[in-house]
Amino acid sequence: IDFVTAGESHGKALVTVVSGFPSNIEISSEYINEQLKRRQAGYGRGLRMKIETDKAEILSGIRHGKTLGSPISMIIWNKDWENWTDKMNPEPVDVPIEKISIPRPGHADLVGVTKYNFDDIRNSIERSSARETAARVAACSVARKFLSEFGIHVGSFVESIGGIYPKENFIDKFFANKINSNYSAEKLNKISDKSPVRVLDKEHEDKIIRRIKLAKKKGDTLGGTFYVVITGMPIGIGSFVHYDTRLEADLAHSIMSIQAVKGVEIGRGFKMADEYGSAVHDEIVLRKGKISRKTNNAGGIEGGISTGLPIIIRVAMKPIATLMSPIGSIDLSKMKNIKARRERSDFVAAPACAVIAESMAAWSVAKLFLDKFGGDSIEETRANFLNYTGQLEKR
Ligand code: EPS
Repeated sequence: IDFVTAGESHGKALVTVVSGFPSNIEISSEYINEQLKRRQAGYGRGLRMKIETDKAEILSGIRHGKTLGSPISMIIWNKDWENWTDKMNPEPVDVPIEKISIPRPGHADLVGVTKYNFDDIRNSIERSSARETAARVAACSVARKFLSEFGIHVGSFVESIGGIYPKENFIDKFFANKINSNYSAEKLNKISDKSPVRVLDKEHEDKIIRRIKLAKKKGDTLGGTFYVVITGMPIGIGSFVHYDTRLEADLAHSIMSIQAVKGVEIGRGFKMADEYGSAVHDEIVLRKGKISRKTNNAGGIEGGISTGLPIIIRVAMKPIATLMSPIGSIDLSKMKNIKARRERSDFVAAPACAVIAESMAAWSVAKLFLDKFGGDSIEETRANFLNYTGQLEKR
């Protein structure tokens, strides 16, 4: 499977082309738009999210609510485009357009203009913007829906914003064995989606909102950490035979590719490095005659292959780079020290980033799942899948 996105933040639209999925997957624009809506939410977003109501218009590859096996193309119109028709017109315009010459530290402004030899930072801002992730979420909705047909669900919750962590370490619940088999990540989203900052407890939410309000007042921004959890995984997705078939590697690549993500950790990750091996490896036990584990510190992956336990990914997002009380930069046109430029942006986007990371994680899993089971139609994929799970039952 493959997808490509195109579109500038204040251009006419974002588009995506998704290919390689089997036919007969039931999917509607309503399903895709629900995911787009989740991406737009979150306390601390900027004014842009009040302008946009992201909706994917399906152009091809789906007929009467089912995939055709052909490339699926979608378009998300930017409502804000009408305010940018001159500034972002693909054709030359005869009105003066102000050039941007002061880069924001932390954004792609400086590296972008340098690498692409631009004399206007606008050229770099537009495509590096996380607005592009709307198209990704639309594309990955196909992967998400496909996986749900096999009982695989992807959810997330925010762990911290601006260093405010919860009292209770919620992820311990996922490492605890009792929820390993039946807990669905769908349930997780039912809780986190209700919170404007996608956390799991009200007291924590209040503290975070207070911190965001303070940051806003100061003209500052915040980052955060969040978890992505994938449940219903069969054993055997991904492989150790090649570096690029390892599930962990694919997930890390997918999630690291999201704007402002600076860290990805699988299972106990960094903590495991501090412990004795005996304290962190997941003991293999027999439970009612079935092979099971005592813990899930590995985060559902061993040897680059899914173990069948929930996949647990922790992600760190740096604070948004655009500051209303800017820090130091230079004016490239005058080569003089100056404060960085302001640009309308978000104050916090970790809750939205978690939804994007869910989407990208779904993509990685769907890719390796289809590498294993193949099929031109979902019926064929399902038959292959059931043949495999039947083989596992006989072991
Ligand atoms: C947006 C992500 C952010 C927003 C953007 C919409 O982009 P960036 O990564 O460039 O900060 O701030 O909104 C605008 C560009 C705007 O004009 O307000 C998104 O996720 O849709």
